[in-house]
Amino acid sequence: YEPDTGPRVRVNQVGYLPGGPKHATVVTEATDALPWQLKSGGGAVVASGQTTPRGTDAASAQNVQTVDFSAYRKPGTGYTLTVDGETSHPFDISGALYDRLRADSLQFFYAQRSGIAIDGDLIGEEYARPAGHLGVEPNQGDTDVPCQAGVCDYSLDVRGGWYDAGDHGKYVVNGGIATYQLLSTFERTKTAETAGGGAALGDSTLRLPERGNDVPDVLDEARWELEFLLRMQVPAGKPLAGMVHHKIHDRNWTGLPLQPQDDPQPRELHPPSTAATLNLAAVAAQCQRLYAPYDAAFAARCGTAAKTAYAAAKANPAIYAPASDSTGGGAYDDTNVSDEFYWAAAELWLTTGDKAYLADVTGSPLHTADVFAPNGAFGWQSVAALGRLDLATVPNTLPAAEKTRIRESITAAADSYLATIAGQAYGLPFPGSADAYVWGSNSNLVNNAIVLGTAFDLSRDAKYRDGAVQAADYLFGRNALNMSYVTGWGEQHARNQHSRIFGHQLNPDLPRPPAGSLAGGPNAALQDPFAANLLAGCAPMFCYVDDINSYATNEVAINWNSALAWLASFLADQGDA
Ligand code: 9MR
Repeated sequence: YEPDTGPRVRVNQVGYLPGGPKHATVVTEATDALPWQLKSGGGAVVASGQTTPRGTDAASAQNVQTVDFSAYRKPGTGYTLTVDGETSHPFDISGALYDRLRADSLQFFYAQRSGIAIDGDLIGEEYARPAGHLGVEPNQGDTDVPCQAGVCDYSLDVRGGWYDAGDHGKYVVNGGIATYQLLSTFERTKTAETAGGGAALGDSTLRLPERGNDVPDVLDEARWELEFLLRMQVPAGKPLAGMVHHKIHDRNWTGLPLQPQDDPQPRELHPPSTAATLNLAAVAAQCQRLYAPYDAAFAARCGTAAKTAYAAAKANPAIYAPASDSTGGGAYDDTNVSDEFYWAAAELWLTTGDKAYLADVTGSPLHTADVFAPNGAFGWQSVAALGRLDLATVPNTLPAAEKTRIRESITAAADSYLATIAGQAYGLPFPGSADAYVWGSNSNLVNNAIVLGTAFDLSRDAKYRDGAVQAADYLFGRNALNMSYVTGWGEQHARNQHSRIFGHQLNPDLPRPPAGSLAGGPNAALQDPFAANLLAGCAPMFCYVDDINSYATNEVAINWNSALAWLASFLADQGDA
């Protein structure tokens, strides 16, 4: 299988910020430096220079050279880069490049909502659909969901929330990190100088039914999931009260495409887990501090849930979701919850100031450990960095020296990602080895960029901003496949992501994923049969196919789009760069 990868000159197909870094990668047989020419939309040569030979790139197994045209800063549209007889896809130079991406990436969540009719007047008729999983035939509903056999003797109303990804499951640990990232996108507007006061994330910035309610729309969207997460908590008086059910999904896997309202499978609650409980504790604590100005009663409800969940997790510290529980839904298994404890304690302390939580933060070995892995600073299974990032950015009463130490741990991690970028011919903050290109690799890459963005917010040192921008270059086409992984963004973009809702590839009457949907990305382990058949032997960066059948390389997911939303919002704030 030989994918059509278009011109051998690989650029960010969306474009470059006027004052930002401007790098491209050329696939070539040549081993000596080559001349390059930057041409304006009118075809005039506006800059030129020599490439830098880079030898064989490990991630792609290609011989490549790089171009640095950062010195050219003039805004315009339709620029192209010509090297070695090849001309790149066109791109812009503009400070407004990413303005719409902030809303596009957040708008994805409304299209994923469960338990509410999706209004075509808001996001386009092709996305209109009746409410899913409210108990209307053939749905068996999320309004009265029993536990799996033998797990509990009650049922819960767990309506609402977002469908996790291309499936109809709802999983607390993944809902947790996705909600955290939306709330963090908002919270950054209060803590980062470049965030411009949050107007771009205020009320009526998204197309939501709640727009116009004087609450920032990103908080309205996050609340849709928070209300679901709160419903997953075991009620008082029941065994394991205060713990949180790990997940709710279909008894058996369903096929594609399938609209939520057409899902006939029985829905089941799976057992509570310590990880799910601590995810609720963490995001409910964030909820308490962020919604207080808008809805005191809701903030208080979150506060109570956070406190009771944390206490329940301490009383039941080792109830793990098993890897084997993957029939009808994903496992989201985790047998190490020390990081979830650290994150939840940090969020609870930041919100309440209660010293007992601080003792759990400083008492955790993770508090002084390097928690930022090269292959992904954080993810649904490893959340220590979320606590560390918030301790560094959310105002708190830690002694100055301790604050400095924490902030230095962020910039040290960012420095390591910059070193990685320098070593990669495609300029991404991601090692070139197969073990970096895992299921959802794009989200790990974006999460590394978020550490870079946070380091910039803390230090205002442009090198960190430039690192985050280079991660975006990879996402938008500066990669081995010459492919933008965000629907609707870039000349050649992912559009056939694995989704039961956005099933256009299988049924033309159904929509494609909406603009701003991030694909999972290259996965060298080829964990679905379609990719395994087609891509056997692929170099890591080639282990991706834009086909709806490839769930292990090309799904959409809430925790991936939440990462994109944070980065998009950061990038949109850097227009003056
Ligand atoms: O994102 C998850 C990835 O880290 C795991 O390796 C993979 C296999 O367990 O599962 C991914 O999550 C999927 C979940 O299990 C079910 N809904 C779709 C998710 C995205 O593919």
